[in-house]
Amino acid sequence: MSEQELQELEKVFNQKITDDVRIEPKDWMPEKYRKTHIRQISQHAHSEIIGQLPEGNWITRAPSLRRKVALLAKIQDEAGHGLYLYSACETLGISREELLDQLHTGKAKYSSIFNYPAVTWADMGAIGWLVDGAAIINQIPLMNTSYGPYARAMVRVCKEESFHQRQGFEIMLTLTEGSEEQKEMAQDALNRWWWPALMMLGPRDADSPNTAQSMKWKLKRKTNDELRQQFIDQTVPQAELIGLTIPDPDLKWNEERQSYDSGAIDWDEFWQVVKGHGPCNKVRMEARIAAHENGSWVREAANAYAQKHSKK
Ligand code: BYC
Repeated sequence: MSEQELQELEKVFNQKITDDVRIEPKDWMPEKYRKTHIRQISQHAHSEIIGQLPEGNWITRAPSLRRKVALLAKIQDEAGHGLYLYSACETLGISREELLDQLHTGKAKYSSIFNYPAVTWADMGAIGWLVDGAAIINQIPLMNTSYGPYARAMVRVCKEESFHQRQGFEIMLTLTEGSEEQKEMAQDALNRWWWPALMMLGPRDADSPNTAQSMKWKLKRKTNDELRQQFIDQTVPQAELIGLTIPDPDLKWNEERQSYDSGAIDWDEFWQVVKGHGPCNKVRMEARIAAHENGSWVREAANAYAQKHSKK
């Protein structure tokens, strides 16, 4: 392709971004745009799949049949989200095998939040309320992201996440209305998940190498710090409503900004977890790889079936 043709294609691409016209799989796109999307969409897909593990731990110990059914449905939704996202990612010219290989060899990241343990039933409430709550705040702007398949996948994901957030909040509400021990359990879960939930939204804008370019491409519509502030402002009144205390002594309403000021996040902890040294990184990867290996017979059977039918 000549230099002039390339410039023409780039001009058309940039105009689409300016006019909010979605980029579709067969459209020309800069290589860096494609790679950045593969990175973010695959990290998102991997997070949904690994995110099933802390909750899977509680299926057999859910305190009632109703809770068990809701938890199972939530975990199934997460598997579904992973599948839409892998499919969206494949439209960028990478295979499912390669994506999974990147996860299993540690080349691709998944969300830091899933490297923390779920030690009590209240953690199922805190994960739904805080983790899905933060995920919705991050994902609603992604329904408007510039890459068509990613934006469309987000519509259903956001609807389902909002159901997850409510069921998590309802678990917390029930615990806070229960015995003193149950209330303590809810507060303890909030204490342990609050800071990791804030970290989940990514590093400070000043330390985020990808944000500036992703905002220009309209992959990201809001920066990490903007989303974090929105999450804090939305969640603090919810905690107050159910009589729980946010574990941040510096949290204070700022009348002028009409927003909360909050304490410092331990970014060293965040980077340690991202680099693989969180409390559960090792067990999460071991469980994921074992699930993949144990499922090889399903893939073989599906391929054999597809081959048999393609010959008919
Ligand atoms: N954890 O330049 P930055 C769910 C990495 S699952 C680990 O700000 P970006 C759910 C980042 O990849 C929802 N790594 O990056 C499921 C980059 O590294 P590389 C998960 C992180 O991409 C089950 C470096 O740090 N949601 O809801 O512009 C049960 C610098 O960061 C993290 C998504 O994946 C992290 N938290 O912004 C319950 C949403 N943060 O690749 C619930 C889609 C950053 O350059 N993703 N890093 O080596 C995004 O919106 C963006 O990718 C992020 C980061 C805001 C997360």
